[in-house]
Amino acid sequence: MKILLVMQGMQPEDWRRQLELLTPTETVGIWPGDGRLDSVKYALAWHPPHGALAQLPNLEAIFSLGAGVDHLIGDPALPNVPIVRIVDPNLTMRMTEYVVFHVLLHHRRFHDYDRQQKLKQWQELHQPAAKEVRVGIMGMGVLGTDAACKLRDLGFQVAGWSNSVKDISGIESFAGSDGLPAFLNRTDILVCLLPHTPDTEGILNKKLFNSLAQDGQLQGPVLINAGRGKLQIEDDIIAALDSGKLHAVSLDVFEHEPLPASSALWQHQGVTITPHNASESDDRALSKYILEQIKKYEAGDGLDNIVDNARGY
Ligand code: NDP
Ligand code: OXD
Repeated sequence: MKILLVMQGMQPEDWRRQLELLTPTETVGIWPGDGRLDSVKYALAWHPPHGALAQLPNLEAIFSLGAGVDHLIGDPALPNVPIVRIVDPNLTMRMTEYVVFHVLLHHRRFHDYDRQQKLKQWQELHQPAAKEVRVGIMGMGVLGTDAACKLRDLGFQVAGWSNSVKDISGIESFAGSDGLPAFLNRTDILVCLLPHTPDTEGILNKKLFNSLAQDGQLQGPVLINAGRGKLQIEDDIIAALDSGKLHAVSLDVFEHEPLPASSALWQHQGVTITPHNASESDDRALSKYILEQIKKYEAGDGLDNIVDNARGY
């Protein structure tokens, strides 16, 4: 047993079935029940309990079962082996669908028309052309770049903000804390696809909302967050919605998941909620990706998409 599934909040049996279908000669273990921990070379992990991976003395690589790795980096006993994260066209496309859908939802005033329909009201509302709307994407990595390009192709004015400057045709690039004020100042719809790291925690806060453009063609700035819940201060989001600093928000991720029934976000006008499924992991596609990586590694050709533990993503 060289592959072990160490996961919480996902169904390990489904993953085991997929993996064993693809490599019939391998037995895939499930933590903590399956013994022989010293034979494990590869851990496939999602929110493993802290310390679990440290019990694998011959571990050679950890595969995150998602694009984000904050669920691993926070483990103080994390073994010093490469962490590989998911980069998969299926996952990327699903995220792009989510982002484009929510940008259009706000741009085409879906919530206003929905309210009107409930009142049987036939009334056209002003909606600006895409070229008059400025979308800003925080996090121009694999996911942010794909969504940005699709939005650019729809005609939106798109800019991205990241650690390093990007050179992407038709997309304005801002970088680092020096570039943040100008980026926010030109943004009507803010899309957040940042990873959760010590630098990004709580970045979606009152100060940031106050810096968004107030002269746009929409009824006010819009926030779409599908990065991580720990990036946002939910009390600040509610206060910004109440004061008009934000007009509407679409949230796929939350400070605490599942979002507690007591959260004011559930019933707040202007809030659209999805249960952290902007880009669901597809166990068939991802199992194939991981097994290909293992094969490549065992052939001496290294691993792709290795996380930089110091940066945290
Ligand atoms: P990448 O690692 O490819 O991209 C991360 C981007 O964030 C990079 O552009 C990076 O800048 C930028 N960045 C990181 N830290 C900072 C910072 N402090 N300041 C400015 N920019 C920063 O990740 P992915 O695009 O693959 O995924 C992004 C995140 O999306 C994941 O970490 C995860 O949290 C979330 N996610 C959510 C899902 C959902 O269903 N809701 C599904 C999948 C992922 P640079 O390019 O310069 O390094
Ligand atoms: C991921 C996620 O990181 O689904 O892939 O959140």
